[in-house]
Amino acid sequence: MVVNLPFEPVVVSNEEREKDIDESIKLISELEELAKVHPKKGAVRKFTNSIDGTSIPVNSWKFNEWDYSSKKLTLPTYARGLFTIDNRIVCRGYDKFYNVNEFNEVSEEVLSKSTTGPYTLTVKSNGCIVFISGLKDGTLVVCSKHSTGVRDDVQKNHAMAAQQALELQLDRCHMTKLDLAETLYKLGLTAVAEYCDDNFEEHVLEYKDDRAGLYLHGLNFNSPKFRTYPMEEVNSFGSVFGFKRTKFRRFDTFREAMIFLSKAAATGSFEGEEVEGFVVRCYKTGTHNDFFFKFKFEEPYLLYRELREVTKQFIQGGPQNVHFGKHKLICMDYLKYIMPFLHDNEKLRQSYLDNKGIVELRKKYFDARGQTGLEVIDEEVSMAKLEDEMRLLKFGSSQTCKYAIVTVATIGCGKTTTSLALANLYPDLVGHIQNDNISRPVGSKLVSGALEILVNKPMVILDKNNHKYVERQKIFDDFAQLNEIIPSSKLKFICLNFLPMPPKGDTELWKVTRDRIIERGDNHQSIKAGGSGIGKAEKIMQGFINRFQPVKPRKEPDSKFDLIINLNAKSDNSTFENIKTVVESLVSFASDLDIPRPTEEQYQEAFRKALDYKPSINKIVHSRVGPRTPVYFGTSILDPQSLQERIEDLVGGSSELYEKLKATGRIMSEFHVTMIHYKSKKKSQEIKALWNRYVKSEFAEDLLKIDEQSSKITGQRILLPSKSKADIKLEKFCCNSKVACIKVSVDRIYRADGTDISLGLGNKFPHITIGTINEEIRPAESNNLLNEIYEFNATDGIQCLDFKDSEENSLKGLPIFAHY
Ligand code: IDP
Repeated sequence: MVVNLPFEPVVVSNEEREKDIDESIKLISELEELAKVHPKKGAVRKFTNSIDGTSIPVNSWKFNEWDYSSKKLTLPTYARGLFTIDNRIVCRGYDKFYNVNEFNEVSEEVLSKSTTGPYTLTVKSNGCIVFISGLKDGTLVVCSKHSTGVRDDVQKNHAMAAQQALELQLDRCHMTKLDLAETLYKLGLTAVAEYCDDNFEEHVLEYKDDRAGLYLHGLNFNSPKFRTYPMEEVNSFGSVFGFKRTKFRRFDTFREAMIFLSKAAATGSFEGEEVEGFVVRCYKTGTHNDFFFKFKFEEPYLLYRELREVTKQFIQGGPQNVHFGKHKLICMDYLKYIMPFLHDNEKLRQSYLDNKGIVELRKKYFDARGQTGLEVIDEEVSMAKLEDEMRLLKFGSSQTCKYAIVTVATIGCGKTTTSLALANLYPDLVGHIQNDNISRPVGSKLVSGALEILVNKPMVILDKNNHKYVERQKIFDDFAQLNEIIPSSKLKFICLNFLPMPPKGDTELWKVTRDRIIERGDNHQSIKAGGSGIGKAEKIMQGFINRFQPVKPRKEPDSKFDLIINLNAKSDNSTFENIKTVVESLVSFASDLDIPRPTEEQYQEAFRKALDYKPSINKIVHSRVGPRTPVYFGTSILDPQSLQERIEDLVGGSSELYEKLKATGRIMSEFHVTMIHYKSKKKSQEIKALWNRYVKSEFAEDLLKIDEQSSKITGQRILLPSKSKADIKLEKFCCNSKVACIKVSVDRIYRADGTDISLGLGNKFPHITIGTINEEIRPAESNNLLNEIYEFNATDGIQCLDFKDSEENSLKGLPIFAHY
């Protein structure tokens, strides 16, 4: 039964109706043609599913997000959300619209001329969009942006969740699905609503209890051309079927509308409620064509997103894992407040990571401060003192720099004594790795060992003569090669230059160092001036002096040092003074570490202890019991070239970021999928158990074998000796302005004999990182991007392209490795 409506519906003339039918037929056949071509520019993706409770197939048509704004293309339709059955449009979304100033065509200046009023400003609700319409037989159709009906390939079914909410709502106002379906069918309309319910999915604003539900914001004609009802009618239609109202304001001129919007942006609210922004409905100048644009408020939503991210980082990796952004001080203040709530509450932590309770925790904080988000932003500068407090708690300490301190000297200059004294003075800050303690062949072990130390301490001294350019060069090269963790801008190199003047022929220096070596006797790992006599030691010492190449700050490799500290090794107790010189330089250079100045007594104590040091000969750098655990397990994409071809076939020049990565050589040189990372243990008990299964059972023997082969390898991947394999499928190319990655599915993990290994993945969105825009952005950013896409349906500034489900995109038999 068609329900009586409290307004006079627009009467569509027969002529118009026929025109719509003709145009629909034309549009759908164009879409069918486009769907056949390779998914490149301007291509459309057709997705077919059945309407819930029926076997009626419905097609959804989806263009690449960025094609809507391409100047080079004209798409057959700009409808975002379009569903058809045979030759008929059953659901039609709005024509794609943009944020003010997103690009030139929607700049304020252009819009002021290209649009005419009245301007209807509707509150932008913050949930997921839903299209509702009816079929001739009275079937109700409920679609999300691009999907309808039951599906087994999605984690969350927005259409089905919205349908349930709609059914409850209709019940409450004594209407039936049939009433709504028949009314919409008769009028040839799609009802466009926003489904907002924190119990289903949290977005930025809070929607719970009374506020949760379907907010009706549009009634669109099911015609190829975009035509939509005025807001008054939308709201009266909504009230008949129990929808929530969409608040609106109307202005005659563009200027008035913009003044209102700017004022609203200053409070981030409308009629006392926080809103994300407004959708402005108006007309194209010189026509009666409906035209939309939006005005989204920046703040406090940027802050809210940052609060969400730092909370997740904190839960997953503790204070050190937190990376602050624009609102560093507020985030610190907020974390300080919420830490006690998270502490000891595994359930809260877990549900937060599942995107539940985000708004509530944030509200708790703002309520405690008695301020709104915008008010707190206004006061942010006054929180400056928090920085010191949080630094003591090691907050965001991974953001401070790491310092590799490289000695340049000959034998007896006091390198080890100076290093030991510094490590004595600052046990938490300074680590020390001695070349003489590393078993041969030394290779890159000095640097890999130093990197291991830098995981826990901000400074490490690489104690070696480094008397030639090639040796210094090798240190820089090894760091470049092996460092995967520290952003290069955060890794600083400091040179302890014990010999600012060439040592050859310097009798004073010779006397001091020779005397020290005689005095040291056999107390050295390799140079024994005791038993084997001074003669041999002298020869070795002379060799170093003869080969010595002084530090040249303006020339490579020495020009790579960020700081060169000149020392003096030419007097009996020079080392004591050198230690003080080094400390003074470090205090001012490494100001991010807040290095305290020792007292005279502390200096003396540290020096005395260093002089007393006796090496334990052939000690290895790190001795441990049992096999070491890897940093993560992954599977290697064996043919990076062919993966790049797959990407290029799909993307075909349409991705600005991908082109940039190519031009700047920032495509990863190898590709892999991380299966589980040790850090994800913190996410939940299940993942912790899974990690233990990777480490302790299935692959335990492999790890033992790897360890026996190479007990000191770090920063490297080693294939599991049992030759286990994985099959993966490329699903979606995703990128924003920072990172490009491919979402994959890992379909099978199996042994060399083909039997299945039943291990899950520790990563919610398994992926291959393709590249990041610069070194500051770590590959782990892919996780954040995929989380935004899959958990929050984010689309702004994001490009997503689906790989075809084909043999070519299934990669089989990929080897599994452990990364140390
Ligand atoms: P190197 O690492 O540059 O070869 P070290 O092992 O530090 O030099 O020093 C060589 C020997 O000289 C050690 O036995 C050390 O105790 C001693 N020594 C280093 N600096 C001083 C100093 O300033 N006064 C007295 N003895 C020193």
